[in-house]
Amino acid sequence: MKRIMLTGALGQIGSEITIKLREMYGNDAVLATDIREDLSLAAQGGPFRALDVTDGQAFHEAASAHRADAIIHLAALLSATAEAKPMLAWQLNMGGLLNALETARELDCQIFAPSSIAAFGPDAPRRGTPQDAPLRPETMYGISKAAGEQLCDYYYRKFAVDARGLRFPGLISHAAPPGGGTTDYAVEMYVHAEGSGHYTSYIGKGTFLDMMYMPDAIAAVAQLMEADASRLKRRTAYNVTAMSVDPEAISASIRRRLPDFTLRYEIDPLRQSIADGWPDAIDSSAASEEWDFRPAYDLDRTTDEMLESLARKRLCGEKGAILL
Ligand code: AKB
Repeated sequence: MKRIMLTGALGQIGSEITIKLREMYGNDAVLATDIREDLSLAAQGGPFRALDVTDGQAFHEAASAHRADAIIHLAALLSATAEAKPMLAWQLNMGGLLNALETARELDCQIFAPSSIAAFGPDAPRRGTPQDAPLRPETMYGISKAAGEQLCDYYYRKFAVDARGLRFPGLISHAAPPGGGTTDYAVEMYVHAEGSGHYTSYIGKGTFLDMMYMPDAIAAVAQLMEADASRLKRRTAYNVTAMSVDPEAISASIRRRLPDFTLRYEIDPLRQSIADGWPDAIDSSAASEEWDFRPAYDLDRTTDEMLESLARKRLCGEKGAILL
């Protein structure tokens, strides 16, 4: 990767990875695009362009004008929003990915397309979910991710497009809020713990899901994109995870630092049913073996950094503090 174009650059992953990639490759080398236009950090630190990823011609023009050799395609609807708006989710998640892959084929770019633990369905083994477990998701988001993985494989086989990807777990971060996901409760819990000291979880006690702290997610993307292709037995959809937690586990980790923190439950049936169809804990050994994936943050280290960063931002009134 030398000249990179990102879509969804103002989202939860996009806002942090844009900054990191600009540190690594130079500000001008990283074009941030998003359907929204605002003056957040990702938009300010280097080139920014408004882009609707469902417009194939605009997609191609943006990548071509930037002379991109890599596309990081993050624009998508997440699970809960996708379940509420399934037609829009299919159009955006699949239409956007197809435009990204076509642009990569036409301009000979490498491409990163994220999948998710949502690609698995209830029939996959719940714990230690293998890399090659069956993909029979029951949500529109999961279906778009499972189909997207296959579309990426197709572009590699048919057109030799260097398409790579990860199955992300829930991502925990403090720079930009997640939106419309099922795992968002974890970020919300930290924000509320640090703010009011109370949180009401829409996901129930005992619902275990994989999670990862954002710096590990960003490092994994950069590492996979730079990995020696001859070591990769598969390119897309590597399982990656750093921890498997339920709301009680996060709450216990928070209480080490904020002993008065209280957690109660008010279950959201939609998001609970989505979570119930996902694995509890996936197996990321293929990623470790093929490109040395090693997350650095466990739950307590994540908690420590989240609470410290959120407190600092609140005390300094720093721009970019998450308000949920
Ligand atoms: C979501 O909850 O929808 C996402 C995901 C696990 O892909 N965070």
